[in-house]
Amino acid sequence: MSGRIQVIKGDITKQEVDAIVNAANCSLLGGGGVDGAIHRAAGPELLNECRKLNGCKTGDAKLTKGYNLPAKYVIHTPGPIWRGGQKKEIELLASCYESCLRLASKHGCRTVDFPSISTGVYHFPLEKASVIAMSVIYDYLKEHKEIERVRMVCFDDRTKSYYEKALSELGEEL
Ligand code: AR6
Repeated sequence: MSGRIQVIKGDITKQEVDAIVNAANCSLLGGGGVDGAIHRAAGPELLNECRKLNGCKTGDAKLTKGYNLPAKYVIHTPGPIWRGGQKKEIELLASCYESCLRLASKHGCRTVDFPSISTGVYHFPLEKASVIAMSVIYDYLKEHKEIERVRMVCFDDRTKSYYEKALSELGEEL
């Protein structure tokens, strides 16, 4: 797959891109999963900057520097906790991806890597999450040529297979 949207298996903390996205919580003060991994790899200065941000609403996004990460910026977005699907989870997850991409454009990022937001401890069903993520990214990239490439960086094969399937079901390759 060599289009502007790609799905890879890997550790997002190792990626040399303009921005990586963090599947954060509303405090922005760290946690487990990918959030913990990003804070460990970036070093304590990341938490210092996060403390000044006064948290973040679910579906919104805030940007910090990447500190010791190879990525220049971290875009933090709290995804929705899955509560059965009637609590605006779908809209909120779509809003996470779109808010991150808007911030990336605003800060001149040309390459952006996402983790699978909300599908870990927040239990969003992977099949639904992958379709939402890919369609929002696809629609955004079609309209925004300033972003050259977006990758989903999946931590395991099962996650990767869902995003690959969702990507393959979109329209023509961008
Ligand atoms: N690189 C890429 N993906 C990763 C990595 C990594 N280094 N580590 C884990 N993943 P989760 P959520 C995958 O639980 O569901 C935190 O405590 C993981 O396998 O990290 O949005 C926050 O502070 C899964 O596929 O995020 C929040 O409280 C995906 O990242 C809460 O968890 C997301 O899993 C957010 O929960």
